[in-house]
Amino acid sequence: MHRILMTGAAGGLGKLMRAPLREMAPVLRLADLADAGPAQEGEEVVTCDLADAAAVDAMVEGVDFIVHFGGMSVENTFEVILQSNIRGTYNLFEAARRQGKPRILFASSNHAIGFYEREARLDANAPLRPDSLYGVSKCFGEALASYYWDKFGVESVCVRIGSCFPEPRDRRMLATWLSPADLARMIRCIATAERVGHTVLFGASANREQWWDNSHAAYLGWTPQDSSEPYRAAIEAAHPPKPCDDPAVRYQGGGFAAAGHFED
Ligand code: NAI
Ligand code: 15L
Repeated sequence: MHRILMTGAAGGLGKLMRAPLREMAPVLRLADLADAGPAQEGEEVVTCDLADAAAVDAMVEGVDFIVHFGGMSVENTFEVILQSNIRGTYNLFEAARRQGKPRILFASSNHAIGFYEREARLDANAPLRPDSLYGVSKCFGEALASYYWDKFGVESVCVRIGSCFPEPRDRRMLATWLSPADLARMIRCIATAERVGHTVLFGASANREQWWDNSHAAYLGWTPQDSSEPYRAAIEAAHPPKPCDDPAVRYQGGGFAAAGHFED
């Protein structure tokens, strides 16, 4: 693997994964609409709007593996979601199909299944239950990934990331937290696996409360090593419990499931 492309390089996960990805290949191409900062040794920085098909084609040229973080990462207007996440993800897969079919890690989200209750235990066969238009856009990305594998042989892993931040931020994240180090190890497993076909993977660390079962993807060799447990006492002290029937507690998607329609 010579060149890795990471979209969304100026965002939260882009910043966290920049150093680990630099160690995985000689060249790391960093792309975003926003400023990703100056290129370091072994890096290429590209400004690209994912909604611009020609720009996405140029961005994908010559890459061997893609980590697709770019896009609107929370709920927004349909127009914003449409351009960044729906058109943008289509442009990315289409560019990959026409240019050597690099393997793609698609950053999906727990919000693709956010309307399951917290007591549910899901595997990748559970029907989708998005909790927002943002979640719907991730369902679109997952369907696109399935289609591009079945019809064109473009390999992908759709990672339904829980909550990936340096530390868990609230009670819900004690269950959904994915440590940046576990994410970096996961990316390495996905990049180096002999074959991934089209796989859906849940992204959470080895937290005490587990909602998601990844046993179908054991072949990847990814075993989370971190846990939210060391943060529990501080989080529970800082965030008083809410009633269990509060939609933000009841559903896996938390506040995304509880919120009204963004444009109302
Ligand atoms: P972020 O919002 O910090 O970063 C997203 C980046 O995408 C931004 O730098 C933004 O400028 C860029 N972007 C947005 N629209 C674009 C466009 N049209 N063209 C080019 N670039 C565009 O989000 P974060 O937290 O880094 O998440 C990265 C990815 O992972 C997102 O796709 C998000 O949906 C997904 N994800 C993240 C989770 C988390 O816990 N951080 C959880 C679940 C999914
Ligand atoms: C996501 O999909 C978002 O991108 C991230 O900002 C968090 O809100 C995360 O889900 C979460 O559910 O905690």
